Amino acid sequence: MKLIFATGNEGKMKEIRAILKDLPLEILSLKEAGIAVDIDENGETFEENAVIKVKAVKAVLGEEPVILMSDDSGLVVDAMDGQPGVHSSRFMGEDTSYHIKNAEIIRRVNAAPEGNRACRFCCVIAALLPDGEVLTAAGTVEGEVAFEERGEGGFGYDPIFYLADKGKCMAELSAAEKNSLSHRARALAAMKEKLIPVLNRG
Ligand code: ITT
Repeated sequence: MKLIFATGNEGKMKEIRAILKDLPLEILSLKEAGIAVDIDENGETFEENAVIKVKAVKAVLGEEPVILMSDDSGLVVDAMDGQPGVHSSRFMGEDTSYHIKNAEIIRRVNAAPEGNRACRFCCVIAALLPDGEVLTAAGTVEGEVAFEERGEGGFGYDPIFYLADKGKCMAELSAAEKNSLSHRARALAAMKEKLIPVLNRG
């Protein structure tokens, strides 16, 4: 069975492949499947947007019997009233570098009263099965906004996501370490639990 993962984000795709590698599925990115689709992510929650993404791909793909999967995720910062949240990739503009976005988040959190640096990464994975059933699964990881960027790994906001119990930012972890604790890994683990019975029933 083929699984097409509806993302244009290469950083996500790399993590997803590593985490799902033990499933008996041929995993293709949108690009590898030759699908080009412009998706209007106008939902108000991660779950709504994850479902919008799989349904948008289904609309162009038609009846081909594949599993479509998507990830909607983001950084939720308490001192910014939950922003950038579902707007994480659009925050300050899609084409603005993460170096600039990260500096702005640090600046805003530094200015917050009571030194509240709490944040979390959230992820919802949606799967659209060949029979039309939609499954969703969520995962989060708690952290703090760091005082400066650290590390070269991961992508996006990883250099400013500080994990107190590791004493490191997410971008300082190896790929395997990030994939053992990330919001995406947790959501995909929960999704795997839901998918395995589906794959076993053929
Ligand atoms: P697709 O919609 O094509 O999957 P996207 O990057 O636009 O790609 P989202 O709308 O889900 O995806 O936005 C996710 C953003 O949240 C992502 O671009 C990063 O800014 C941030 N993000 C999510 N997971 C992250 C992670 O593991 N590490 C760092 N930043 C992350």
